Amino acid sequence: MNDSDKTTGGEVTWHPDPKRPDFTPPSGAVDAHCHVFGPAGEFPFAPERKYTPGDAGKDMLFALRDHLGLSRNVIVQASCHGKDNSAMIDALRTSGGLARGVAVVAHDIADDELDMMHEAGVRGVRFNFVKRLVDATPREVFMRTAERVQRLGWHVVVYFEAPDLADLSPFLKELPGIVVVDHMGRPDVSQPVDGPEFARFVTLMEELPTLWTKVSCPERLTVAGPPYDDVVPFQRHLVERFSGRVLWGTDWPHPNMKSHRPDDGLLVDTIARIAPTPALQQALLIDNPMRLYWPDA
Ligand code: 0GY
Repeated sequence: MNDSDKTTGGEVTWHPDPKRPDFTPPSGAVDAHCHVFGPAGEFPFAPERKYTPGDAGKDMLFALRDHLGLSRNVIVQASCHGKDNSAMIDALRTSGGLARGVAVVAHDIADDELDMMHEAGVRGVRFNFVKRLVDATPREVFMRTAERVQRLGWHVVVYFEAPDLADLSPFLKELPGIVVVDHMGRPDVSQPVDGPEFARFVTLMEELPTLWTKVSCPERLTVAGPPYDDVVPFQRHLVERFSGRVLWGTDWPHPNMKSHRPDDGLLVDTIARIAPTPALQQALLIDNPMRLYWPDA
């Protein structure tokens, strides 16, 4: 694949020609964290966005899915599209049932709009606390949204960075339903895997049986760079300890990556190291995401 010439001028942060993975995902594997960007001519980026990515639309995503040997996608609304979920919903509608979505919505969104999203395949809402990506939303506003989507059986996805966990923990404990933490809560991987910062997150996972996490994003968390040897111990620790509450995703098209353009084939290869047995791979790539996103399949 060579997609670098398809951009409309925004930043291309993904590898244009990812390798074919050496690791063969089990049949039916789900990429549970990825995005679509535009194309901007059809789905303009939000005026309030903090970055402008290159176009990375659904056709590119579905081609990547097939190239990597994956079967399904969970498309997470990214901040560059704000609360306009049209690109994501269009991707869901044309996926032939092979994609589900996580939306970003206003607390006063109409019920029939939520119903329309559900029918298209949305199964969760995302609350973003990362200050470089979004302007802050009051917690009571997020709480109201979380309560409103319970009738649809949706879950909440939260994105924050490790230094914010202590402050956010009471809020996370109050949220109704299943709560999925993006990227392991973004630990500082230069600290030990058994050190106090990561222990705070692991302890919360222990205390809160409704808390799930995505063991994703080594490309963002790494200090050492590919093949992400410094992140794998964190991912593996969570997979082995909480095998029924972990998800994995590519994070394609890797918005805001500065250090390198991640090779998604290499990211697939890390699965064998973070989930070293077929049983753990089955839970991580199929059973867990299917339970959350395709419970009737
Ligand atoms: C990610 C990564 C990021 C961006 C967003 O919503 C977003 O724009 O999630 C990031 O820059 O860390 O995929 O979670």
